[in-house]
Amino acid sequence: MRNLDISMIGVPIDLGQSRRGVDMGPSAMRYAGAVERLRALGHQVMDQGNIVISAVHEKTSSEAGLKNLEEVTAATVKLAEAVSNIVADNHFPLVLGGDHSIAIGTLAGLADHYKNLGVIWYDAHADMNTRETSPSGNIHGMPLAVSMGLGHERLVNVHRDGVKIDPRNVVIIGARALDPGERKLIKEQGVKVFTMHEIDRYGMSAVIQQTLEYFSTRQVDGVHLSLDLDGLDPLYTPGVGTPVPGGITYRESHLAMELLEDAKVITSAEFVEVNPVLDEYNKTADVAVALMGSLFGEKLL
Ligand code: NNH
Ligand code: MN
Ligand code: MN
Ligand code: MN
Repeated sequence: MRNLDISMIGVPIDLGQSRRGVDMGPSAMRYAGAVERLRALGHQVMDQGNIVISAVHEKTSSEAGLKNLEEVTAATVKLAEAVSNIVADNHFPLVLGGDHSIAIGTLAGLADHYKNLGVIWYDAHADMNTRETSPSGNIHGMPLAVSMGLGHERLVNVHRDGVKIDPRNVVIIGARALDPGERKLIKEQGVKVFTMHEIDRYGMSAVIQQTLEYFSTRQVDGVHLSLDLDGLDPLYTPGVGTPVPGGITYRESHLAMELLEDAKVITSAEFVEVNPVLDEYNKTADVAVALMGSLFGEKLL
C-alpha cells in the first residue's frame, strides 16, 4: 500500500463533444464518494474543487471542424497549470472529467515534469483524430493525437509548445471503435494497442502484464492512466456519450486497476466521460469511484 498525497481536481466541461451533461461528471463522482473512498484507504486527499469553466453553452466558437475550440483551449490551459503545480508539490494528480478533451491539459501539465511519460489510454476509442480525419469535429476524439503534436496549433501548443508525449510510450486498452484516419495514424506513430480482440484472447491479466513489460523496455519515468468510462461495456457504464457494445467488463476493469496498483507504476490518473444525464441513478460514477478504489489499493480481503 502506498500512502499518497492525492490532489483531486474537477474539470466540468462538456464542450469537447456534442452531448450535454458530461460537465456534471466531477459532481457525480464526488457524490459517489470519491474523496471518502480514497481517504478510507489511508491516503491524504485534497479536493481542490473545479477548474472554472463557463456554464454558457450557446457560444460555439468554431473554426470549421473543431467545435468550441476557444473554450476547450482555455479550459485545458487552466488544467495544465493546475496539474503541473500538483506534481511540483509532490502530490498525485487525480483529474475528474468532463469529456476527454481535458486530457490535452492533463498531459501538457505532466510534460513539465516527465520527459518520457508512459500513458495508458483505457477507452473504446483511440482519440487520435485530427481536424482532417474527425467524423464529428468533436475535440474529445482528438486529445491523444494532439498530445503527440498532431492537430490544430492552438491545441498542440497548450501550456507549452509542441509534443507532450512520445507515441511509442502510449498503450491503448479496450479499443473497438476506430476511425479510418486513426487506424492509419496508430500504425504510422507506432502506438501499442490492445483491442477487445487481445483482451478476449489473452485475458486482461496478460494484457496488463504485457503493458508493464512494454513500459519497462521504454524506460518510462512515470505512467499516466487516462480512463474513459466508455472503455467498459455500456452494460456497466451506460452514462457515457458514445457507448460502444462489446466492451471491457466490470471485473476485468477491477483486475486491471488491481494489477496496476500491485505494480506501483501509476503516477497520475484521470477519469472522464461520466455523463449523469445519460446515466441510470449515478451507476457510471459509482463504477468510476469503485475503480478508483482498486487503483488506489482497495482489496477484497
Ligand atoms: N472517434 C469518434 C470521434 O472522433 C468518437 C470519439 N468519442 C469518444 N472518444 N468518446 O473516447 O468523434
Ligand atoms: Mn503536501
Ligand atoms: Mn476517450
Ligand atoms: Mn471513448
